[in-house]
Amino acid sequence: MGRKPATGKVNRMDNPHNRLIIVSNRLPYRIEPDEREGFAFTRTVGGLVAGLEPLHAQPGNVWLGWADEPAGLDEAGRARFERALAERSCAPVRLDERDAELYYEGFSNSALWPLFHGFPQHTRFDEEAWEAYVRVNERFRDAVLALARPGDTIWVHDYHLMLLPSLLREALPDASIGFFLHIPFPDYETFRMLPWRRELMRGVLGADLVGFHAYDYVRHFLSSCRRIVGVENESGTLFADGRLAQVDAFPLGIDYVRYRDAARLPAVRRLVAELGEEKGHEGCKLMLSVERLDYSKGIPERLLAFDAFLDRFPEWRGRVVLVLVTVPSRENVASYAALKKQVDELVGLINGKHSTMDWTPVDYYYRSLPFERLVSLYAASDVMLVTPLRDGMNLVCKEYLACHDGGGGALVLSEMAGASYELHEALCVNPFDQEGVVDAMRRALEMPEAEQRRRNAPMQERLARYTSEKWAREFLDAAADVKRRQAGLSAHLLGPTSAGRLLEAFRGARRRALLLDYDGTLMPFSDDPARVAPDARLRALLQQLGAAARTDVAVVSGRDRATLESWLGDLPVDLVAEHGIWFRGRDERTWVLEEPLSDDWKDAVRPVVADFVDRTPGSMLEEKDFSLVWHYRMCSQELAERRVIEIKNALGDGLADRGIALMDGNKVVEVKPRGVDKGHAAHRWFRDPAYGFVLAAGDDRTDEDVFEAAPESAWTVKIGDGPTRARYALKNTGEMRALLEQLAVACAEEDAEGGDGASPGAGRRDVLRAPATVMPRTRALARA
Ligand code: GDG
Repeated sequence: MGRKPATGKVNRMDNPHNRLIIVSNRLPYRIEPDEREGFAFTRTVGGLVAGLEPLHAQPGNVWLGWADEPAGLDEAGRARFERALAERSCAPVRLDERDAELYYEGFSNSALWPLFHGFPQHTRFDEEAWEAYVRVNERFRDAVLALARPGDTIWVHDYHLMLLPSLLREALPDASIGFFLHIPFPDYETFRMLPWRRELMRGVLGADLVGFHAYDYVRHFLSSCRRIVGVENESGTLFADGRLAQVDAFPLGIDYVRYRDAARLPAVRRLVAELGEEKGHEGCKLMLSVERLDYSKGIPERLLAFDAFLDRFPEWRGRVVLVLVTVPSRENVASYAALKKQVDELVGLINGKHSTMDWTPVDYYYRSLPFERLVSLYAASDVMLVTPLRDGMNLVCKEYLACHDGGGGALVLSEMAGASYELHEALCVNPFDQEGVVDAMRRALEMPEAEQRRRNAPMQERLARYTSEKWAREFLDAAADVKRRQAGLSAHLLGPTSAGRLLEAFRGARRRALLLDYDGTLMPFSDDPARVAPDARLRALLQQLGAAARTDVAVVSGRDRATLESWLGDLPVDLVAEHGIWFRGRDERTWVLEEPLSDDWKDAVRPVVADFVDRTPGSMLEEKDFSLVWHYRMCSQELAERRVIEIKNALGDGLADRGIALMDGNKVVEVKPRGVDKGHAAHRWFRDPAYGFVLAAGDDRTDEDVFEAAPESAWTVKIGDGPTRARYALKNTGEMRALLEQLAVACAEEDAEGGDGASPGAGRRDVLRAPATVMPRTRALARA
């Protein structure tokens, strides 16, 4: 693959400085010793290799995987082996034989593969195999760490290495790490059967970007994420251990041109002609089926359907041959050996039942074919049968269409393959519905050439566009984008220099607004939410700032009206209660509702939360005018973690219909009207151009809405660590109080100087008296 011309956008594939480390179970070569004590490298076949080959060819990129070292190498031989690998930009992971077997056959292919493909009957959970899986993932981690340099992107592939992203994350907190799963991700009910579901979930969440072939798998993964580890998401964006990560679908394509052109080669055309003349093929239509011998591919079911087809449509006897290519695979796993026996027997039965002297219905191969031979079979076949019971994507159907570029050929495709989401013009079948498959076989064989072309054209056009190269580029671009978004979420500590600039801006502004969250910002947390009344110094500070001539102070809190009023009602500060539901101007006696709201949803939700209070010692229910809050600060954190997931699930789906939403706070889950938040309330100040200086400070998720709504010019400060949209961070409430003290000193100095330095008689602005108007918002305001 050649270098791309430079574009404005930085393209990962073209940037030699950002090296890519591809990590997969196997290296993309089969390696055997050759006579001269050297090594013979043969590219392995398979979807993963096909997709990543162009990337691997880029200078500097490395592929790391388990290398099947030829037996009996001495130290010198081993060094030669590693050199030979390095020449092909490969780095080996060496595995202990027993561990390799347990990890690969015992866990990956006996637990994960069957379960993820929906075959619990083939699934074996074995603690010893799991332990080997953990050890091998750790070996991979060590091998990557030995190789990785700052700035590298690490792209981990497939179900063999689901723990690797988080193992790497622990060692390289800032690295760019991607993970792609090549097989389906099952629904929650299936995934939850895994005894190690939490570990696997956490393992994958170490990545910045998690990719799947299809959106359904994304949905399943996100649902398990929520239910198993309590991580919520918004459009696939989630926060895992405080780090932003993205989950998305990237359907893998093929190297379209390679297949299209190969099918046109004279050598291949010759093979195609020979195939048609082969004994038993003359005058027959060819139906083709190609795959690894795997129970997920539905081979026995396809054979039985073919048998039924010949029974139902005897006119096709002697006129059609099913070419069945099965590639040996995982022969050491018991269920695969049993499948091989079953397929052999079925082929024997069908051929025994239907064959004539000059016609054999099933032409059966149990081996891997050379590329040209495979392509010639694709090109020569009138019908392609791709009817897996479950398949992450399936590339064979795509390769078949590429080999028929601009031409006919009928594709029968299982709805259970990821590819069916893209190839809906094919004859789509449910592989479990034998009658349906039999009908599709007949339709395919009898389909006029014009209809075949009409169906194929749009699919071929899409496949030519969305190639494997494009897939890889999109994934890496998306991974780079996650890194940019993460960078936008990390605040700079408000050190002496920036605090100095803040103070200068404060002094220089005609008017200034301080929007201060209460708990966790002005006061530290306590186990008892009722015992966090302001101390005398805080009250004095707020009094001093609120009374200063050019300064307006608002406490923007999630607390209820009564509490705020009793603590701060006598101070010259504005109050916002219940995360923006209520507003009370500093000289007012009454509270005003920011929006017309209803609380008639509470009766339905209260018993659910109350039930959780009963079941979770130490937790409590707080009832505010328009929200219900479940507090769990005082509970066992392990139990609370589980209960948070459960309460979300219990309230789950009905919330949106009622116009309410769940909000995660600091050790609280709050149910409240949707669309009303502190950010919305803060517009009252943000939209007022008179404020030359605005400071907004807060500590938790609910304050992020304020930071997000704040104009560029505002000084946004997050208290504590973790990702934030605020520009600055302070470590704790003590530092926040110190900052406010400095502002108070500045105010006192101004008073002593006897001037407001700006507007004559600048008192409070009238705008704060006016009832709040609804600001246009990106999110719809759902009302109860
Ligand atoms: C996994 C997922 C997902 C097959 N026989 C021969 C041969 N092949 C090549 C095909 C194709 C590849 O192997 C098979 O890829 P699939 O996608 O069909 O299936 P899996 O091996 O199960 O791959 C799957 C894939 O990963 C990629 O993410 O699509 O869902 O299960 O390229 O051409 N190649 C040669 N001779 C053969 O006999 N030369």
